[in-house]
Amino acid sequence: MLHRGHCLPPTTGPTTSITVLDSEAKTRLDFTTNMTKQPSNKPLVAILMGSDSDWPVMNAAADALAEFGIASEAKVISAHRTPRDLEQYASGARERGLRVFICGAGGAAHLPGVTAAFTTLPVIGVPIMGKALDGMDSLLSIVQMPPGVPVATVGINAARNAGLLAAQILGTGDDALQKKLDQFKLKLAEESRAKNKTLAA
Ligand code: RP5
Repeated sequence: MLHRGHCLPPTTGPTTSITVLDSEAKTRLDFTTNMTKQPSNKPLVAILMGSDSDWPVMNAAADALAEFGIASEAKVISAHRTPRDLEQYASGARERGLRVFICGAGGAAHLPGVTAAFTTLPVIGVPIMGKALDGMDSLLSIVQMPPGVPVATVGINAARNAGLLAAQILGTGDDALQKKLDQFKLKLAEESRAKNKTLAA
């Protein structure tokens, strides 16, 4: 069952498409969420998650990408519930113009690793904190990949960092994007220095 309520940030603006792929139930739902800034082109980043219950966390990856004008597409595809959909999606991603995967999953979190098995595009894994074990199960499932099949794992629930890392990967081949990333770093440093003023007050 879908829980669309928690997948739908309000307001207006550009969109990230969320699709639930379920070949057995022949269910396909597309709906849109609003990002803070306008990504203009075809999606370069695939944001996959094992369930729509992951979206409140994974949403931050889409937001981070949108801040840099990078279009993404977000989909629910499960390594366990819809493995054939995952093979199809991941193996054709490069041809469709995608360049980086961000995959979030909780519990026995095999989505990033199985995605990496089907593509040579870089895969960033986001361990989602589930209802048990404080997310350590997700973290260890994602980070301990076998030699030859890397997944770049960010912190538990650290979807924003996953979005930023994807932007940095794309920035290696895009001067305009690299400039935005440089500006972002400068702003981050300014914000950090400004914290001293708060301490002094
Ligand atoms: C994982 O199981 C998903 O990534 C999610 O984090 C977790 C729970 O899924 P639901 O029961 O909410 O569908 O596969």
